[in-house]
Amino acid sequence: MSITTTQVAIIGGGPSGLLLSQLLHRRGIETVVFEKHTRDYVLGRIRAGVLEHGFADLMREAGCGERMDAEGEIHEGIYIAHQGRMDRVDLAKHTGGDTVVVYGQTEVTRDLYQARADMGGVVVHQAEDVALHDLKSTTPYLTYSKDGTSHRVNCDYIIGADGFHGPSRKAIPSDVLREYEKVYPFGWLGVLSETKPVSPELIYARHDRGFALCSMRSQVLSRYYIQVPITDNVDGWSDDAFWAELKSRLPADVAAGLETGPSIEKSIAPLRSFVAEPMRYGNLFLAGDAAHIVPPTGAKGLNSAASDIYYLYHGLLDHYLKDDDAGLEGYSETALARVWKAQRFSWWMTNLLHRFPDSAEVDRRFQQTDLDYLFSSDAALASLAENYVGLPY
Ligand code: FAS
Ligand code: PHB
Repeated sequence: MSITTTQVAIIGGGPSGLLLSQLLHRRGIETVVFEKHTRDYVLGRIRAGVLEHGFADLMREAGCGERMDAEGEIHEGIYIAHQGRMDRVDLAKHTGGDTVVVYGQTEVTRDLYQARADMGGVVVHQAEDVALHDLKSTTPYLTYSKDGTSHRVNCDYIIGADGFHGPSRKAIPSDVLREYEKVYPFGWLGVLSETKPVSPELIYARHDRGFALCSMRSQVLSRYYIQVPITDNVDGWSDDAFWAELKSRLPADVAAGLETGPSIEKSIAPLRSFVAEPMRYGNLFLAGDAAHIVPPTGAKGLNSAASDIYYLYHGLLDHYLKDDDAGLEGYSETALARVWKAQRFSWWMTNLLHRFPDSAEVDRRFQQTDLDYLFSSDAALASLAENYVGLPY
């Protein structure tokens, strides 16, 4: 067995792990990232598309903002389509100028991998059987295997940035870990197509047939979603069926302008709200999807991961550069306070815009009244806007 040492061992080469590694490396703190899959496999996953302004600033601080600023789009508003019409939420107006950046998670991850390579950052791909050890001691370590060889990595801290299915959360004893979960009775069927986006800004559509979302990755790459029963299989949805259903859920004038084309990616994602507490156990810190999952209706999944990384980055900086552990000691409480607000907003947006299979007519009237009230009240619009652009870190 080979034995190596680093300061911060990070499990997971997704956006959470890569961003933390990049930020710490730039301040002289040593990390190693352990990723189960190849770089291309990670980059092949199509996920988030909207970055809160706080996340965009963190990418710039990590030295990874150049392509995002050149190719990403600043969006000052979103539309909500309902009752055959479109109402706009002016994000900038209601937040004193805050906006979001439309730039795909795939590109964020690509930029982070490139930055790691440029700095000589160590990312171990195809790391198998990663296991965590001695988390309550001052000398935690992880083990893994690669190409048939076993390895041990001694470290000060282990960061569990290994997503919902990774080993980190499961390393916390069941009598310590508390899990909160809500599974929604529907999923999102997503399509990526090399077509011009139907709208310059995102459209969240509430319709009796179900929710729909019109998003984008660029002016030549569109991302669309429709709510489907959780029992649906993506093989049961032809491209033509998808486009017809999407059009049926949009206002007629919007549907008339929809450019369709072959799907270059098509998949169904289940929707759940999930939070694991605490986000620290001894010298293990959880971050991102390893600790929490949201329904993507509020575009908070990737953005909640970013705020975890912000808190961890500053807590580790203070530990190593100032011998001050207050940030690390308070990490779980501080991160969870913001995570739960993102959970609430995502749950609220999901309940506002989706058709629930067991809903009664009165429930649908409450939903519509919620929307009517929203667009009649600057206070209500400001509340949606400040959550959508991202609450302060
Ligand atoms: P990730 O899951 O991205 O990364 C974890 C990494 O850990 C992965 O690369 C994985 O291979 C690795 N790993 C797992 N087990 C390991 C092990 N045993 N050893 C080593 N490595 C291991 N968010 C939005 O905001 N908007 C969206 O539209 C949206 N759509 C989504 C669609 C899908 C299908 C999914 C699953 C998520 C979606 N999300 C969306 C949320 C998503 O963007 C996450 O919030 C984001 O990927 C979180 O990043 P990480 O915390 O890095 O987790
Ligand atoms: C996306 O572009 O994939 C996207 C945008 C906003 C959301 C969810 C997904 O709320």
